[in-house]
Amino acid sequence: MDRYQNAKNVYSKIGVDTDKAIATLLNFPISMHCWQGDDVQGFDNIGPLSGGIQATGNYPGRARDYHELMADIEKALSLIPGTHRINLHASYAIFDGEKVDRDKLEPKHFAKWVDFAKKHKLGIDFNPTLFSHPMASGLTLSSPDKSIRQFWIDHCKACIKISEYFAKELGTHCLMNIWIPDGMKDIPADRLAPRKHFKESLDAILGMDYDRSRVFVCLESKVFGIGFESYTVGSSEFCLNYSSQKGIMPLMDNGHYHPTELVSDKISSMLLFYDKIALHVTRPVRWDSDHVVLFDDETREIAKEIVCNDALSRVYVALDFFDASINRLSAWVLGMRNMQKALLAALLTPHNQLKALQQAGKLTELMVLQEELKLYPIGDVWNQLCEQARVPVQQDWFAEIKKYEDNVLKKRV
Ligand code: RNT
Ligand code: ZN
Repeated sequence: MDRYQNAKNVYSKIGVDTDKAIATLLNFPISMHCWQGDDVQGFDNIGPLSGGIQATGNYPGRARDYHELMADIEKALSLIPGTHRINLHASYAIFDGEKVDRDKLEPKHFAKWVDFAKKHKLGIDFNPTLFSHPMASGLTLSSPDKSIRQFWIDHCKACIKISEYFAKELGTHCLMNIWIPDGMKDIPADRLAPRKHFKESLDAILGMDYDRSRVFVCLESKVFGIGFESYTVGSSEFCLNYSSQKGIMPLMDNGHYHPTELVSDKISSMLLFYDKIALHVTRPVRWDSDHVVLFDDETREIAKEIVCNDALSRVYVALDFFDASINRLSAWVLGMRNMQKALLAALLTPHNQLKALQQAGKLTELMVLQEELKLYPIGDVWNQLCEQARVPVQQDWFAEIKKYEDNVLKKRV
């Protein structure tokens, strides 16, 4: 019997429909971050990467312009099953001729991205870029300097307009995530004032008229950054309270919490209080290191929480990592496929049965089944899904990347 048929029978014995799991997963878009392709450098070349984040490594082949970045994204997506979205930062504006500063960005500076998205049937998500810029050498939206705050308020408003343009052109929502690096290396004398400024700045941004049915503004919290170890203005409490009070979406990045705190444990609470939530899935190794997403316990647990709470339509998943020490396309393909494998594992789990065991207090039986399920033939279902989506199975995709590395990436010197 063929391996998929066998796996299908094995799963059907525990009440799981593998065909349905495949179809569900192939319809679930993940937002792939453009910034893995060029180590978060962007095209505006205003300054080196700042904001307390770091891409380490110097693997050859970094995309240096939009032609290269688009070609790399296109290649990576061709090896990932399903149809997805791309996640852009404002620093990836494309200027034909006249260059403008970030507070003056317009939809036209992203027209080429829209053409690219249309060609590949992708949605676009967006992020104002409040780092790697002379005006971001200190605090940004929380700055004591009114003119600096105003510059970044204008930038975020411009980004909302651009997000509206994406949504309109592409016929799908645009999730626009605000993250500020603002914080302090050492112990603040005043924790309140910057947070008050941040709050007022956000109020000013959200005071503009925009189509809330298409543009989903999110706020991403953080616990610390490199050089901002003692204080982060946009802490978890700040961002959650703000989002809840103003009716915007909270965004949780699983690299942005204390090391023993898990985003997987937060999702159910968030779902009780928000209609929609957003995630940046990443892999923090000892700090917010943004390693490539693996098919590991926490990624699987995050996926489980989305699926078992029936929240695939309420949780917006994006990836956020930047590894410059390995082939950058491989990083994308692995991260995306791993997130999908984690979701597939969750879709192949008999959640109702497990929940019933918990309810009935049958905790021994619960542990037995949870552990036995780990060696069920998920790989055979994954291969079937890849075949159905016409992408290479198992590690076969890497041959394509290797060819691309030899023919394209190695020539980028
Ligand atoms: C930084 C945040 C943020 C960035 C991207 C580039 O710690 O995670 O999401 O990684 O916007
Ligand atoms: Zn993030």
